[in-house]
Amino acid sequence: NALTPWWQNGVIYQIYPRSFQDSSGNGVGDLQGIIQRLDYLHWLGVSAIWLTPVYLSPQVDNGYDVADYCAIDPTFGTLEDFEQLVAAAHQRNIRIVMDMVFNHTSTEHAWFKAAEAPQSPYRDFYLWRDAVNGGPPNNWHSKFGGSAWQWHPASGQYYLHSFAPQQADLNWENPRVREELKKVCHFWADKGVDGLRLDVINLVSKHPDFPDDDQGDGRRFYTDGPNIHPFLEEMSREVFQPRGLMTVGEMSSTRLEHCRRYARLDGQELSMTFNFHHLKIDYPNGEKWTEAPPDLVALKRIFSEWQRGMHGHAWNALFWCNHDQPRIVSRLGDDGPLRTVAAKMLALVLHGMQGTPYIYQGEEIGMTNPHFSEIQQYRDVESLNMFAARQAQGADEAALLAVLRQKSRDNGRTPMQWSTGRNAGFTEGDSWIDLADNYRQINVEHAQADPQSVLYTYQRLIALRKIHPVITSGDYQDLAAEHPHLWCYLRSWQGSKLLVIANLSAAPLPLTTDYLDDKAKWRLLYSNYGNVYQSMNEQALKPYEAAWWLLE
Ligand code: TEU
Repeated sequence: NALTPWWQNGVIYQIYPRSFQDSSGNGVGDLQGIIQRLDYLHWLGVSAIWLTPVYLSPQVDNGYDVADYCAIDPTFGTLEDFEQLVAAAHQRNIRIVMDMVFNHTSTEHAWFKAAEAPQSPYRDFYLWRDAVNGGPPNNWHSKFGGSAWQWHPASGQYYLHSFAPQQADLNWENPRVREELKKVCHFWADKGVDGLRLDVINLVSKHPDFPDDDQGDGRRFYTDGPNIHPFLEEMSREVFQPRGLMTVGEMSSTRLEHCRRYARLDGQELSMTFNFHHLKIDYPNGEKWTEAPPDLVALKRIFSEWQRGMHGHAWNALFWCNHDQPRIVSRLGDDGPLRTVAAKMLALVLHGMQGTPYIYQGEEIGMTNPHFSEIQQYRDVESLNMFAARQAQGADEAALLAVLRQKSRDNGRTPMQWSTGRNAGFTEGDSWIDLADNYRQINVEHAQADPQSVLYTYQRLIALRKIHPVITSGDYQDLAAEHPHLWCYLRSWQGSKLLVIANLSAAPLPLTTDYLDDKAKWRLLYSNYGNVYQSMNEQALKPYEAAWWLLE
């Protein structure tokens, strides 16, 4: 109804512009290319598109090192191209969500260039500290490896960088910083932007003493920090609410009780939050760079905790993939002959939950990891840093390439696969990064021509979310929490029920319990084995079989 915000039963499509569609032939995607693909996105039925950064940037971290928040990098086009994109999207009732990278700027940003002079009024836009015992002020690690402090010889101090040295952390305790960032939000709202994705926004409040961390890498002293909620309440009160902006916060290493506040339903902070606990079930002891099979019982437990913990209090963003994550069908499903049913199963289990689902470009056609075979194919600063650091320590190169094949962020950054044409129709030029080796089989052209493709499953689930309120409003109950391969949960709301059942394995799964009490009452809403699906009488689920059953 009119009072329901668009994002409570809409689906948001994430575009990584660099890899979406090139219109200029320079091998990099651009804004005009996105305009060319708006009819496809309208056909798919998404309510909004989230663009990762297209601002002026030296591209050390593919645009998450911003040199001017109010300028479009020439690689992607011009502000006029952007204004054309907003108009063309709005004509198709597609909203635009922009990525705000407010924890840090590029060291090429004018603020940082000014701040390099100790007496500058911009000095305390950043976090400078004297050396301690001739070294960094504390033992915090950068998330991209190495110390989180960079020595600045010209001014004789260190500055903090939670990510690459070219990404200097902003000092949010300085009200002038917050005022400048509010101006950036107003600039884009004036351009017609409908929402903001806030990059690692829960890292902006640091512990004032910057203490050493004798238990970890320092993240506990700047994650969900002391002033984070007042900061976000201030931004919400002064910008997000007055401008009617949807906001989704990327919450790195956060906790449920904080997200219940960040994304609380009264809209006094943000609209919703991303958290990543479900995507660390193949990080043994939290270690990303170790190959490991996913712990599927942990996966279900985490979703259950968050679905139940946020229900009635706050709003989840739901996602499997993004530009920092491997492709989910490779990670939790099957790259081979069962790829299609596995990809559909993963869509069914995620889209049946409460929250706003995000589709990452290519996820809707079941794109896989690219299986790169050599380090020269990689582009991601985090991956290249890891490789160089461990190779220098004598690690076996083949083993490093194997873990990159499974975990690198580049797995999600290969070009969108549009057709069987050259470079999958992504570019007429030479692509900035190799394509996945299977683009002739996996592409939008084939998917649209195949009624059984993953694409039509996504299109249908997007539509069903708008039809059945139990999906948007229902509670969540896991009916098989300890089962290693069965995911079966129940959504209930005002007498309506949605049962989501899925075989998470590549083997048939005997059903020892009949989860549908009285079959006559339930209606099969969707099955990834086509609607030839008889009923739950079957004694076993087929490999990766999943279905939505409705009782209204
Ligand atoms: O991501 C932050 C983040 O949590 C991940 O990058 C994670 O730290 C990384 O994958 C190490 O496991 C956001 C953006 O999504 C990412 O692309 C940027 O690199 C990062 O912030 C810095 O802006």
